[in-house]
Amino acid sequence: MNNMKLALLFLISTLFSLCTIASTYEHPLDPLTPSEFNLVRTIVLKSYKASPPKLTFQYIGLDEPDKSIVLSWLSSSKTHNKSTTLPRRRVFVIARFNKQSHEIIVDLSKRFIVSSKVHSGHGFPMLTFDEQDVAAELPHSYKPFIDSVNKRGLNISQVVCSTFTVGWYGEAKSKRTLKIQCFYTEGSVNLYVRPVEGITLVVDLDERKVVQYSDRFKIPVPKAEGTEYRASKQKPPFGPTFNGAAFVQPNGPGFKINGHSISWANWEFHLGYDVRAGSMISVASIFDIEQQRYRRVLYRGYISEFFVPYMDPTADWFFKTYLDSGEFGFGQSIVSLVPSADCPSNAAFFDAHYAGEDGKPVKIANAICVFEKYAGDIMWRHTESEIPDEEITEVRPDISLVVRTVSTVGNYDYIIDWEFKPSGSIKLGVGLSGILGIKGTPYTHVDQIKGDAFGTLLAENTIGVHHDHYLTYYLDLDIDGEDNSFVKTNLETVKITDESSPRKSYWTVVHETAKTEADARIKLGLKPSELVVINPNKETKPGNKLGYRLFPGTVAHPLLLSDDYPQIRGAFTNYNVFVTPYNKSEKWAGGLYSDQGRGDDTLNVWSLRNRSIENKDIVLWHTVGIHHVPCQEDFPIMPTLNGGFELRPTNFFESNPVLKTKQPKPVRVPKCTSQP
Ligand SMILES: [Cu+2]
Repeated sequence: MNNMKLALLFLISTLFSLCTIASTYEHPLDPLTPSEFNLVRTIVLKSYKASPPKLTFQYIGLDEPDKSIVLSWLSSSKTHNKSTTLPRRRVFVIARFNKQSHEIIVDLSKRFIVSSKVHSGHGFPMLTFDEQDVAAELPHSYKPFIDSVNKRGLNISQVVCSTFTVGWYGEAKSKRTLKIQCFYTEGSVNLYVRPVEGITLVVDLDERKVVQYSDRFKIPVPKAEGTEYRASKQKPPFGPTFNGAAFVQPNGPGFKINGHSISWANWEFHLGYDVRAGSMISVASIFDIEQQRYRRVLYRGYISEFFVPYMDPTADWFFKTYLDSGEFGFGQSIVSLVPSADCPSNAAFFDAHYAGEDGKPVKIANAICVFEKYAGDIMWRHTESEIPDEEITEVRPDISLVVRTVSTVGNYDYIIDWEFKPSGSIKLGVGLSGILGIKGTPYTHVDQIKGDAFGTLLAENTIGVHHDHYLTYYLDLDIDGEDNSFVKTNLETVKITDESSPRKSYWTVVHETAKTEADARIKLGLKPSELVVINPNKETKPGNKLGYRLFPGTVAHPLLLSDDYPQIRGAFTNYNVFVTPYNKSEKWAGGLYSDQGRGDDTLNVWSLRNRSIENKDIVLWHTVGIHHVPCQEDFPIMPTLNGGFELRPTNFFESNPVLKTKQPKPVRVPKCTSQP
């Protein structure tokens, strides 16, 4: 087969994958469709007798059916080959109306409002892009701001402003406000590294006007030179250079897409989307060749909250303690992926839809990509040369399936991967790239710094401010059934005090089953322990309980005082692991209303109820954490910093589940001529 035929075949198979992505819902957990958003909009506006912007939609998402309903639909649809009636479709709406947050549940099947109530607690709903855009434009028509810009000798047409959530610092009364700070784009599009320091505006989001203004001091805007990241603007010398590389699949992708359900190798799962969470993986099951059936591992998993506190307590910076998911919408912040760059050429793409503040659907093209990944790694291998006259080598390449999104929240780009491995592992990857949070400074050399600069001097007048990234994952594991337990397999030193061995010590394991939530709040790294979610009701042939282990990667412990306001709101990061009993209403670790929330509806607070978690349907919460001390290599754009963790089968299978996997058929690649 020549190259052109290969390319054509690949194109056809890719197009086939794309064409099979459904636009209507056919699974109870499918994301809302554009026509459903329109229907919700019509029903709500009619009921409230209002129209935008008098009423704004802050959140519209699936009010997911009870788990038992989804699971019974799933099992009967498998038995009856997908002809089963879908559970009724309900939608959860948070709307702002008359300066109040209204929680509305709409039944789409019967087209009526099931319930509506006004939120009476603390905090505000997610911010829409539309209102942030309006707020960010206000300074340009605000006279004191224009005067401040002129006073600095800057060209107002080159000033771009951005929105910053304000947090909560003990105020008794909160107004729905945003802070605005601005950046200079003359000579470089890398605006975030060129702040116009000293100026902060406060915008009332309900009034949509500037309510507070401060111009505290004037320091130089960091220079444009050396800040560009566009290839077209770079000057020689260039490099390093690479030869092109690709994972070639002459027979097309090995995965199948049916609506939002994906199957590949021994995995099948549902891929959803939510404007707040981003991608959501549900009902992930793995096929067991011994048992000849799919066995469920994960009911639902997604990023629940994302806490990013900066470590500068000064007037223009102290409030920068973001909850990126609850305030800005991790799903809303998803950007269109660039084919053959963000995702390899063998990827298939999903569009995503959310509702703008007027309730109308907004499309993110190529929001999620799915692809098979072969990075040249080894799944398993062994060379045996001990047997006389025989040399045995068996090796299998490690191929996996990746679901990827990129959320760009202001300056930062977060690359979020769900990687399914045929060995049963699920790797959750977080890649940090984009632009650092930069503070302007008069300093041009570290020798000039007096006191705490709150960051690293990266270039002249440029400080990369210290900060943290905490991503909290919601992982409703169902290890071959819903009722599970959480077991700490503690590794403990045993001393040998008699003469039975030349050794003085060894380690062994002591299993400790968490009875209540308090037993499962864990700070990782303090003592050696394997954390396993088991099914206490099922065991392998030798009698081990079926399990999946949390294999942590990057973890960090908060360094802020626990009574510091940002940490009260971010208390769900106080532990790296929490386990809670499944509760449909406990979705968002930082609270449903995390903008200016007061930490009273967070994972940490729910966990204090200390409910029983043994042999129950439980949810594992794991926080990936990174303390970030910026360095010069992070500037002017950051090479991706990778973190994450792995969920790994532990006595879930009778033996290595990829023992009998065969080598993929060899792929013929075009012959290359060697360079002289
Ligand atoms: Cu960072």
